[in-house]
Amino acid sequence: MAPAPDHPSLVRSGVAGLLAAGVALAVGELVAGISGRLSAPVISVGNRIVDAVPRQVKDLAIDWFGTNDKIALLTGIYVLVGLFGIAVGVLAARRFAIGAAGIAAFGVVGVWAAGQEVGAPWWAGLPSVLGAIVGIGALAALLSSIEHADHPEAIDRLGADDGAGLLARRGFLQVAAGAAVVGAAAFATGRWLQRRFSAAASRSAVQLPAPAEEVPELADAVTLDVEGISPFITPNRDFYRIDTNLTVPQLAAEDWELRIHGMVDEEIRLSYQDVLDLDLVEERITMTCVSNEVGGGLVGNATWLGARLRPLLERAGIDPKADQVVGRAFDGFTTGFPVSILEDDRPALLAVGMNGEPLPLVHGFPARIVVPGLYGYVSATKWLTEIELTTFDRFDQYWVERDWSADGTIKTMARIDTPGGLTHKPAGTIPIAGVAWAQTRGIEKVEVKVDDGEWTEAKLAEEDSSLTWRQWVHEVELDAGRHQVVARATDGTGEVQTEERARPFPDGASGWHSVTFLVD
Ligand SMILES: Nc1nc2c(c(=O)[nH]1)N[C@H]1C(S)=C(S)[C@@H](COP(=O)(O)O)O[C@H]1N2
Ligand SMILES: [Mo]
Repeated sequence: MAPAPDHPSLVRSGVAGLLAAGVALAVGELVAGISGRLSAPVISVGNRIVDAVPRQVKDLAIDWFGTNDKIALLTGIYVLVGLFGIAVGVLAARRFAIGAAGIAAFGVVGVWAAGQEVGAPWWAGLPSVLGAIVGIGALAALLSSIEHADHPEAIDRLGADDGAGLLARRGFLQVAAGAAVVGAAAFATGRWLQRRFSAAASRSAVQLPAPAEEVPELADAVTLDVEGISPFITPNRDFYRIDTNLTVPQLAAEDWELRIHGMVDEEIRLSYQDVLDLDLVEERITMTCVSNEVGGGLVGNATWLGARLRPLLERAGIDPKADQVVGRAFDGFTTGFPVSILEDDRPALLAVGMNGEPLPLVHGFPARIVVPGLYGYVSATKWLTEIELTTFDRFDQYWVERDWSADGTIKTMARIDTPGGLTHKPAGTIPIAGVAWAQTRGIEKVEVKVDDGEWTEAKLAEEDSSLTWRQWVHEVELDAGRHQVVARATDGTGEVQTEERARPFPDGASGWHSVTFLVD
């Protein structure tokens, strides 16, 4: 027999590392599939890359790969992981701890990426953690089989009935083949389960079309340069989430259908592709929850891509006796708003995109309604499956049945973002700043009152449209001590935001937001 080499062959240890990385990914896929809601590590990492790359790179990728840009990205990630696995295998053959640390590091990246997903639960990293643990185990088994094969005399040192001895006798090729088969089976099962239980795979395959009409570009002047002010566009991951579900409803685009029915001339059914094929528009619209307390965070501004609702419903033919548009969702939730809302020119949308992405699962993938000027509970149906034309007499939607108001008109509100309550500020010029909204009426003025001073007009950022919030700032010089600021807005009709305090129930909170802070 030829003399055994001094250390495991490079090729075999590289293959061992490659297989261990594959097993780790496969276990991640399987755990994601079994969870029914978590994303697999590669999908999460891919999402983070998509988040991070600048627009030009995205455009370039689309130029090169067309609608296959997502497949190209995933292939790129697999190739990198494979190369990394080979390096890990080679290093681990010399010192196992280094290889194990490499796989663990790779798990940490997966955990981090999963934690950044919109609506991720605290255990979102589980697929990566279990994948890394099993990957390290697989690496150990593969490397030990090489060692035994390279040093056949070592087998004799192991008892013949010993499990490790039996494993070693099988040799590297058998162990490697075993790892490949088990890995491939875990991967395939994981993917199959994910398609069954989760819409994440369906969502990541979506390629949104460009809007038929270009939305006017966002002016720089809508943003004020003040630290601590809410960004004009709320990133998806920071956008508030409100719904009645503990787990996120999973609706694959392929299985989705929208029925427009009720008091119409002719029922319409649309597939997801049918919706993408409509003339889509992009609109910046600030959404607000009726449960938002004065000064609260249940409000966000996004660029929505969708089809205008009115022409769609007109295609079905609205019965003149119908006065309510009801949205019905996959989770059993319902909304309802007046048909007359469609008659003014506000762009009520059947939305499929949010800030340049398909709707995130938590924000209603595959499709939702967005109506400017109305609180979410009467209009913004996520996971939409039906639009029904009916009357207010005939049907009470989900929250109206629970005694909330059927009129969900958003109230005028100014919010102070900075200074935060009871924070300390150094003496000198202090910017008091925030956002104000009165969707469809617009914001004409924001006034600020400091301590017992006069109401003073704040500087307003440029208005994007009456459908979005508007940033404002007021700079003041303050002495050391405790100070209180109050803000109030005036809407586009000239009406001043009411001082009267109301709780959110039954039709939205009101009153002026005030903040107390300390100057050192
Ligand atoms: N299917 C469904 N859609 C829903 C809800 C819900 O519970 N189920 N909640 C509504 C409420 S009260 C609000 S404020 C908005 C919030 O949308 P967001 O989570 O995307 O911010 O969704 C609305 N759409
Ligand atoms: Mo809400």
